[in-house]
Amino acid sequence: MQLEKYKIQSHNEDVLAGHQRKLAYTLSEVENAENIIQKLVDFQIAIPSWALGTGGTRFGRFSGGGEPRSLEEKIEDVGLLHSLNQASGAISLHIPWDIPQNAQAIKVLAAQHGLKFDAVNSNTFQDQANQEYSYKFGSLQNVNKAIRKQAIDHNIEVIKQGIELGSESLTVWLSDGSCFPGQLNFRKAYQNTLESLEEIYAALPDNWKLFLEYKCAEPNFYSTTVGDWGQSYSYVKKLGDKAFTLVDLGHHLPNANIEQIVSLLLMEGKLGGFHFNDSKYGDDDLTAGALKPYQLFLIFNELVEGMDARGMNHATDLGWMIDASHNVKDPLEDLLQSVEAIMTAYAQALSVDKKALEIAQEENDVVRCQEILQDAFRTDVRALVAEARLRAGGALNPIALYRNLKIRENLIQERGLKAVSTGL
Ligand code: PSV
Ligand code: MN
Ligand code: MN
Repeated sequence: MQLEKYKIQSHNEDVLAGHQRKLAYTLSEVENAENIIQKLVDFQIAIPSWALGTGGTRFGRFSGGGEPRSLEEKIEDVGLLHSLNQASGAISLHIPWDIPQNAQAIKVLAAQHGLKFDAVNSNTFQDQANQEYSYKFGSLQNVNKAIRKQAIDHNIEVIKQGIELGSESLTVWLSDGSCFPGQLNFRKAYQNTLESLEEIYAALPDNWKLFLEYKCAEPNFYSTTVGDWGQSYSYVKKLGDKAFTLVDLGHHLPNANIEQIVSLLLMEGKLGGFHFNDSKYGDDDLTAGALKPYQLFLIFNELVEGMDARGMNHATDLGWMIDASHNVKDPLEDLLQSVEAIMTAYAQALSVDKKALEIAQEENDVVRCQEILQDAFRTDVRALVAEARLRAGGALNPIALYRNLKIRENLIQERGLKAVSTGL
């Protein structure tokens, strides 16, 4: 299903007057509004192929209707999102949940929807049907060399598939770790993991990046071999210039200061990218900005500050991806909300009066520092985000249009009520 341009235009005409009223006010309030709008137009956030179907928990899965049944249909869904918001111009694949049988045809289809392939993800946290060895006791860390080799080979295969699709990065997330004290020799597990990662790194093309994601717990609940930013940093530092740490917002111990982690990794030149989501308890994978929009803003504040200090291009120099899973919402609506929240936080961070903040920091004027940040956070920049969408050819109100056009109902008609997509 493809969304015709005239439908977006007619929706925009219907709601234009209201938008222009809000925009005029915001333009009068925000000093560098034009610059912010342009940066928003340039900014794209990759959609994970595994978030397009209704997610489940280990207690059950309540599938929604019209879910994509194939990689082609996943690409179509991301294409729909992108035509609505013009900010979701890339898809991140998870292999073998996604199996690109005919890479050339898949590439052509994606291009027809204006999509690129973002990081490809390997999967050594589940056993696949025709797999020789089990990952029950870990993959790259495993005490058994043959199991490590199987996991290394899988990652190299994922790189090969990614090359065919035009992807330029590999994200490695390991569930490796242990559930009980004494189960694992930490030093040996680290060493095995490092050696395995070195072999994978050696297979990376020159223009590729390797992102090493960390996670404090789950599915192992005593130790995780890449458990926090420090451990990821220690590996990527040893691997080389093409290896970076990936921050998934849901992978920290409670109350971790993620914005400070981001700032430090950026400063060290080792921040690679993001998996955006929100959480209250753990790796909840809820809609970005649904619970802690201030945290999301503070993270973007550090990103903008740190990237500008290093002369980095906001749109291209880090990998921006969503990693979420929706148990109760329509996944497409939820992804539209996530993208909107990320864009809003980015716009707010761009509107911070940086010079004033720097002066206040130099003068230890703590009250002023808070005023400056919260002033930006509490200024309503949604009209700027909508204006960026309008200028890029998207819809002023993507969710309203999605509902008015009955897109989900159409997908159900096309794919059926009981379609089941792959992924967790
Ligand atoms: C693990 O919790 C994770 O965040 C990794 O990024 C995986 O690839 C993804 O979730 C799987 O859903
Ligand atoms: Mn993740
Ligand atoms: Mn996760």
